[in-house]
Amino acid sequence: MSNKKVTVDSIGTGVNYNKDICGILLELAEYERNTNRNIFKYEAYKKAAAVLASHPRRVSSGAEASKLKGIGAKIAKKIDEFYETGKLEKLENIHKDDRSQAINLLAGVSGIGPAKAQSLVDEGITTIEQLRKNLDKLTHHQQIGLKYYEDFQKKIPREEIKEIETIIRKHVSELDKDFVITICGSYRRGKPESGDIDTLITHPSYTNTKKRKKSEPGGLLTKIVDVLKECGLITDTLSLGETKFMGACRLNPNSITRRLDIRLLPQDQYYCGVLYFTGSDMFNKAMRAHALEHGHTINEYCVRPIGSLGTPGEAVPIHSEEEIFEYIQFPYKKPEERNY
Ligand code: 8DG
Ligand code: CA
Ligand code: CA
Repeated sequence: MSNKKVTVDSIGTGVNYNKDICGILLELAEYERNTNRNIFKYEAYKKAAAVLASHPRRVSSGAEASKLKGIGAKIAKKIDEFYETGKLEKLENIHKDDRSQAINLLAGVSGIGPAKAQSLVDEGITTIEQLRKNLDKLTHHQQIGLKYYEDFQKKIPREEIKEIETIIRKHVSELDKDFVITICGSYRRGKPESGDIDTLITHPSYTNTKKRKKSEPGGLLTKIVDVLKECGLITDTLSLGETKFMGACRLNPNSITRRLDIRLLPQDQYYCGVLYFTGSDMFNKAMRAHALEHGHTINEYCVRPIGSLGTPGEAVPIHSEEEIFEYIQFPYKKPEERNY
């Protein structure tokens, strides 16, 4: 394996020269996760897709691709097959496989993971219609996911998220003017439409060190969710913990129901969270790989230097997203430049 690495120049150009190959690899990743439940292969395909997505030019062959970190002989062979025949037999077969298609369909319901999808298919439930006749087999989250299945499949126009953002800001700041709110995900990356609404919230009184105990009632997030229910925005709760709400919302009674996630983050971890949840997933992977090459490990909570023995040290204090880029010597990319 070559040690040729993705360089800074290749990251954040915003152009994916290998989009079609990435699409194939991501579909294979989904197959490995949903049908084979092989998380290693799932991760391997995703990593390969991320590497190709951030490559500064189109790879001309499997051999050329295999020089990149994370692309082995098997993926190289698939790239060659795709270039030579315009398709991939393995994928064609997956498309023809009813079981695999049914698992993918059911795994598309919010709350249904690959294992649940498989057990439903094994019981003979292969369509959304059949699933609706078997509500007793589903958890509360899965039932709500099913109830709004069609709505949740629909993309949310940017303008609608803006309106929802305004409502969230108004009610949350009325609760306490010091709350800081950022809608992340594809919306923050400037996309014209998004799959869901990823809301991150912090408050100066909430830091990791002063973290409230899990058992403490009347948590901040519950208060936030309550005011957003009272004003009619939040219609359903899929799950609610101390720091993470997953649910449904709509602008008015006639609107489409949308997926809304709210995460409450300690202030000292806020910017790592904002970076992580802004994505894209592939950008995050490229950035993490770059960080490792520069002696740091980054995740959704913190940035840590890697010591001489290879173990991460103490988290470094972070006060902005820009600081994270500085630490790992990665030229700052605006959210709109993180779309791959
Ligand atoms: P979308 O909702 O419009 O489809 O796109 P998105 O906003 O980019 O995706 P998302 O699924 O809502 O996830 C939000 C961010 O979370 C994503 O941009 C990057 C981060 N993230 C990762 N890895 C993963 C992962 O494996 N699953 C999910 N859901 N999010 C991840 O970096
Ligand atoms: Ca999203
Ligand atoms: Ca999301």
